[in-house]
Amino acid sequence: MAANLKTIVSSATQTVEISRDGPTVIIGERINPTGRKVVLQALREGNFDIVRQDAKEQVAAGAAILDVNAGVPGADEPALLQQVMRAVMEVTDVPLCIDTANPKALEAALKSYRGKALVNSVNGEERSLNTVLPLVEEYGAAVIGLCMDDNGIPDTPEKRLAVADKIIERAARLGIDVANVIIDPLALTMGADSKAGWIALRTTELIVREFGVNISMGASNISFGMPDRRYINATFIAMAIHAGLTCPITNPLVPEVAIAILAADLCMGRDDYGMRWIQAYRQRAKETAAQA
Ligand code: THG
Repeated sequence: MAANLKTIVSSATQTVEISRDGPTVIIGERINPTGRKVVLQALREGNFDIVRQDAKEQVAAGAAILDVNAGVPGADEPALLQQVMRAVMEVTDVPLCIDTANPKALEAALKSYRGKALVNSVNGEERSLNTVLPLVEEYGAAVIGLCMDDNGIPDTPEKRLAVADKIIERAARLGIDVANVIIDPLALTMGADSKAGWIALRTTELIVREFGVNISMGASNISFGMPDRRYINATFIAMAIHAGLTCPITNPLVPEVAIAILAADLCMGRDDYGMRWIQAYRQRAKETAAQA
């Protein structure tokens, strides 16, 4: 059983600590044009109002970090990503999770970022390890490592554990502290494979036991194509927190999900005297009263 590790990320003014001893850290997923046509269209038009609004709303709903993705097909991603990051930083001070598959966009983003960013992501492919990890080291960032490699996404928890091992080992070789490596076991959609949820949960358990690292996941992926997604997402996220998930990439504006996270933290003994649960309850009661 490995000791639980602590990952620090920061902005110029705020520090966020991710660990299994503290509350679950929500990474807000919504600033992402993939699968969100309104964001895609707005970014194409150079309109960042929706980005600013998504940033404010997600932080108000409990996001401690914001994922920022500017993957617009055909766009100049290094420039666009920086514009999106600037728009976000105009309205909030939370640390950012830089979500890009483009090494040039990543480097430009890291160069201009003030604080310790979270890089989303590296994976076990040689090309990814060789381009992303040196940037993570150079800029002193933390990184999310996806459990996939040159052979694709493994179909068993044991094989995903082996990819996590490889990413951690390669990071360590470059002098990156294992505490700065967060592993993503990969939540695939259960609409395509009904075992996808179980595989992600079991992989989480194995990786936590072996390495004690923090765990992230695009937790809403799990329910793509299913009706009533919010119930699936809420249940899955609570189960994943028990398994060891510490920093889900999800949408805190979905009340079922935000409430499930608070309840899971309470059940895990990470909410002293239930203060956060009670405070959130009072906030909801106030909002309901205001609407009446
Ligand atoms: N792992 C890591 N990073 C990731 C993912 C992951 N980044 C991207 C993605 N997966 C996580 N982000 C999202 C963003 C949005 C949605 C799901 C995951 C989503 N969007 C709604 C939909 O498609 O139906 C649209 C919501 C709307 O339009 O309001 O579900 O796995 N490391």
